[in-house]
Amino acid sequence: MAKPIIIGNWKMNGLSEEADHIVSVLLTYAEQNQNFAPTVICPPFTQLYHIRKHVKNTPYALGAQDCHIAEKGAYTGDISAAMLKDVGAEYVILGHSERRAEHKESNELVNKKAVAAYKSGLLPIVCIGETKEERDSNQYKDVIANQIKGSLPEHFNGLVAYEPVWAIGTGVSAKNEDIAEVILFIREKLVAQYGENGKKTPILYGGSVKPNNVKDIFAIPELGGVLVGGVSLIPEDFLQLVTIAQ
Ligand code: G2H
Repeated sequence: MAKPIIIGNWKMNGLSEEADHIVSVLLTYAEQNQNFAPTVICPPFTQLYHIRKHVKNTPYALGAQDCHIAEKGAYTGDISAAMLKDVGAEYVILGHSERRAEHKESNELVNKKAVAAYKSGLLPIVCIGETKEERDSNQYKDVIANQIKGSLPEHFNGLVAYEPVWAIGTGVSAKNEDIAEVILFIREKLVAQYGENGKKTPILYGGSVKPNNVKDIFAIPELGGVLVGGVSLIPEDFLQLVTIAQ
């Protein structure tokens, strides 16, 4: 069985000193350990170029946290997928619930970003997940089905991350049976949408993943890995996840 992938989402954290510290702990681990689980770090845009120089030729891959739909042009303040590729990113997180909520990103926009990412040679990590209200009112499957249908492009070669909004950054992960139910539901939808290819799409879980709950999360059928926020900023804890995934 393939080892689960561990993706660290630093969100809007990581001034130079903190970034250098995290990367130096990760590099020391890589020198002492071989054949570990695929690991991706997604720092803010400002650190990508600098970190790329350090993680080149190491087991760590680099990802970004968003991209624009256009390749270049008059889009002040935006960053294109081609620019991310240019500074060494291989992945890009798209449609994170924080962007859907704060930047009003729609499924349609996330879909266009996924197309742009793929055209530039990046693997999109498309995030989906329901809010607490949607779960409490038992609408979560409809929401997730809509997000899959709307956010994933006609031809999709990337990863899907299930992040229930109510479990993000709260310290309280979703219950394993709830995660398992949704992961299987996502798999069914992917197979319905993409046929054989839908069987291969890695499905990740995100939301308060920690060293003390990750082992049980990895045991969930069809789970391809985890998307980790808070813990990715504590390199010793993050590396525990990597160790457990080995
Ligand atoms: C969910 C997750 C990372 P955290 O946003 O994408 O963050 O692990 O802090 O809940």
